[in-house]
Amino acid sequence: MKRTLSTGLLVAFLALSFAAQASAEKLGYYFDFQNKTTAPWVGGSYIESPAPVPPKGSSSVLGLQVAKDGNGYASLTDAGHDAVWMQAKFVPSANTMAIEFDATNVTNAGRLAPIIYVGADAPKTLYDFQLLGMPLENGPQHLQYEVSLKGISGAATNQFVNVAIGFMNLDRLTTTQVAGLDNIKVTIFDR
Ligand SMILES: [Ca+2]
Repeated sequence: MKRTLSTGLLVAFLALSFAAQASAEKLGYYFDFQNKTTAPWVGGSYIESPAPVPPKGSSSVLGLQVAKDGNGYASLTDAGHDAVWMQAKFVPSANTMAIEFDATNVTNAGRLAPIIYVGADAPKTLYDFQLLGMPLENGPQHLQYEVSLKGISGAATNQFVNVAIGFMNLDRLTTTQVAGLDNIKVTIFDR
């Protein structure tokens, strides 16, 4: 009788731990840019007024490139913007978000510094962002960022949370600077 009871308790405990695991299940999104698209990410940019020189080229700052070794990655081109970025929307299905990505200097991007934004609305200016990494002249970087979604208005009503990753043009250079972003991992989980 005693043995039966303890076995029953063990089964109940196992069921409980499985339930706890299920509720804490992570929801992950991974973007390696090997499938010839930057979707669902779209480009964004900001110019402080007055700009020293109007940015050259098109307003499309986001592109897709393939390196000689076949690696696809997202590229951001800054030719006089104060900030360029890529943004996407995610459903805030849990209370915490973690973001990881790789950032590299592709062409003349040594004075671009990685920035990040997570918020209910899409970012509008450079000042919505926070600086996350070193200028790219310091070499390739793997960057990580974690944020609670509890304090983000809009997240509670289960709208979308906007994530934006990009670069600040530290010296307001108007030369064409190209930076690469790859292996973006967005994980949403309960803490
Ligand atoms: Ca890739």
